[in-house]
Amino acid sequence: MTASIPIPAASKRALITGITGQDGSYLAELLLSKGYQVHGLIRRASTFNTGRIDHLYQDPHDPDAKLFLHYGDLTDSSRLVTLIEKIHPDEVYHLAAQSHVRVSFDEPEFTGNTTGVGTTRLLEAIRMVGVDCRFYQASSSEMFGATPPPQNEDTPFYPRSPYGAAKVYGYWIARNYREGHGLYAVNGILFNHESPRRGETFVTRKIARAAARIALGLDKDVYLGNLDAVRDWGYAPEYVEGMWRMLQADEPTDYVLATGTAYTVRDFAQFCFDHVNLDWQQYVKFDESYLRPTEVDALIGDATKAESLLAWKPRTLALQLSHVMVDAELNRARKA
Ligand code: NAP
Ligand code: F7E
Repeated sequence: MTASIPIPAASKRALITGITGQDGSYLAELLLSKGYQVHGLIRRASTFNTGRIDHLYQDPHDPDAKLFLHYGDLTDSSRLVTLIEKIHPDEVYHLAAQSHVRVSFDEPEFTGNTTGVGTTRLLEAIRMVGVDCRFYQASSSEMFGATPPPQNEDTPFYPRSPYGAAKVYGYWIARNYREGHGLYAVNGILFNHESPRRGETFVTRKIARAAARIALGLDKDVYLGNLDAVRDWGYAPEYVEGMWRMLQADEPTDYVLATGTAYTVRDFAQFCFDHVNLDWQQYVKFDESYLRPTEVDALIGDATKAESLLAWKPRTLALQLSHVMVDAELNRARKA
């Protein structure tokens, strides 16, 4: 932690909330490679939660250090004010959230408090301190929910979970600070994006891990819920590049990032098990506890606006992604 260490001057300073998560870790890598001084908000936990960014660690006493971590939480407004005052960021990437849709049905109030109102706390900290920065809000395709695909920036929202509802609130509060307070705030409406750093309870990682471990004789089967859900799966490192581009544009606006391709959970399972020469149908079992009270049946994004205004284009599609993820799991399991 860097609480008492003065922050050196730098060409550009970024604050990433959610730096310990999948996207935060890739974004930190990207911004460090571009010469930014990167500040990350991390939660105090009884066990270490920095596994995804340990390879980036730098001694904060080193005069050349570029990465600084600060304890804080989205539920603690005074801490957010103190940190914005101390860091004076040029760019804020707000990625922290309770991001699991199924869990949001179990913890709707907590999800609203962090994923929704947490965004207001951070925006209010920026406004109160009066820092002139650019703000990225991690909006989600889950906001479209029941509205049928293809979905773009003009598609009406119809959230189907407490998580989706909290993200709709976050979307509108970010727009409100843009329109009401003149803040450069953008919503990146990102469709599902995955990687070997995805949390283990999201479906792609769960399947990739199971396929690898079953192939190595370490597990026997895997239990899943709805195999019919259609998702537009992209590759996380490419999506964080899109986030950065959004904050470099002349004017703030909202963008969808997606591949425009659609696969079912069943397809993804087949891709993963095929890659290790196994028949998925022999190993995938059903467990109704993974069903959700309301499901989002189909998300397929149209990223034409990002392609034309930001020159952003996805390169990795679901089949290749499944191979990257299964290979990473094989390596992990062999090392362990
Ligand atoms: P993730 O891996 O679940 O990471 C979430 C991050 O938020 C973690 O660093 C977590 O810290 C932090 N966090 C959670 N509650 C917090 C709190 N109360 N105070 C401070 N930090 C807190 O999520 P991700 O996949 O990287 O996604 C990044 C953002 O994009 C999220 O807002 C997510 O909702 C949104 N999004 C994701 C996708 C996707 O497909 N990945 C698509 C659209 C939008 P700990 O490590 O301590 O838990
Ligand atoms: O589920 C089905 C499940 O949890 C995908 C988050 O990053 O993307 C993510 O939300 C689908 C759903 O992701 C299991 O019912 C079947 O239809 O991997 P997931 P998600 O709910 O799409 C959006 C864009 C975000 O913003 C979120 O933060 O897979 N499914 N069986 C299962 N899902 C899980 N988790 N586990 C299962 O066993």
